[in-house]
Amino acid sequence: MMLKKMTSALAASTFALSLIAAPAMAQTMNNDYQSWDTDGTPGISDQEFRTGFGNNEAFNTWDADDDGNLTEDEFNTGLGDNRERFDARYGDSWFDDWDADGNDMVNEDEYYGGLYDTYDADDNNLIEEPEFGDVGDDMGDEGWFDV
Ligand SMILES: [Ca+2]
Ligand SMILES: [Ca+2]
Ligand SMILES: [Ca+2]
Ligand SMILES: [Ca+2]
Repeated sequence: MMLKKMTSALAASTFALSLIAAPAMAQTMNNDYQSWDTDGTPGISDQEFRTGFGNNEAFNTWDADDDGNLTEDEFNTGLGDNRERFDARYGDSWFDDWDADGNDMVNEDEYYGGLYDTYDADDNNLIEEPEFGDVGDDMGDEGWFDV
């Protein structure tokens, strides 16, 4: 009887541990479509994108003065040799496009919005699985978001 009680207590605590482990795993989530598509509806919504991308440290790493904005200089320093590939992906005027309020800085909202619009190639406000391929490439090994 005693043993049975202990066993079930152990089982319960193992279960509790697995619940705790779940969010920790989400932190190191893979950059694959299934991991980002958390609501199960087709496509990655801007909310899902932000959640998925929020695990990436590029913005904070590049924001050298920690003011929550990226100037073009901060982008250049952060990107280094990747600047050319960055331009090729997002177009030569990406900085001005992303800087929606035109203050010569890209804040976090503008950053996510600009990225989202680029990856959503057909502009239907969803990133479908084929469109997501570029996100995975850019965040994976050798991608510029792999900081
Ligand atoms: Ca979805
Ligand atoms: Ca800054
Ligand atoms: Ca701005
Ligand atoms: Ca789309």
